[in-house]
Amino acid sequence: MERTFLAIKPDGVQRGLVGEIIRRFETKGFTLVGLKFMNVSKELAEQHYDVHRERPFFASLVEFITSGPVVAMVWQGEGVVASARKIIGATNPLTSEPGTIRGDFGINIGRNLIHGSDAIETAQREIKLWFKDEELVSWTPHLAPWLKE
Ligand code: YYY
Ligand code: MG
Repeated sequence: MERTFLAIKPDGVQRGLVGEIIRRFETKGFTLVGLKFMNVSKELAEQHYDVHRERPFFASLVEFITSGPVVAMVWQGEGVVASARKIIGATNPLTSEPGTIRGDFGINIGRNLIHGSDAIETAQREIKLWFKDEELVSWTPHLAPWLKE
């Protein structure tokens, strides 16, 4: 079953949006399979954002993501990678659609509240980077027959 990696960034935590953000994936019908509240080391941040290493915003991005605790999560469900990206909204919150997390709560690209994997392969890499196998919980929600034919 398809899985994605999501992380509520330090601004989402500091602004008290953890419940609001988790609620959106939960009520959509996706299944939570991993969750931890943690500080992010510089090493983990740099590995996570490795593709952006040469970009001008890399240093400030790493500084921001390590500046306070984050909520790291793995969610599962049909089409969850692309769907979560839609729920999150465009990278720049000024242009994200209202109704998306970034569109509803953000203004600045450097404070855009949440990370979501951008493709299935990226999700697999990020899940492996952030979670040990034993930290992921496989379970069948009793809601399943009401969400899927
Ligand atoms: O996947 P997503 O988070 O939507 O955007 P990315 O293009 O992967 O960039 C990662 C992260 O970097 C973004 O969430 C904010 C930050 N960033 C930035 O501060 N300035 C930019 N011009 C582009 C991205
Ligand atoms: Mg990205």
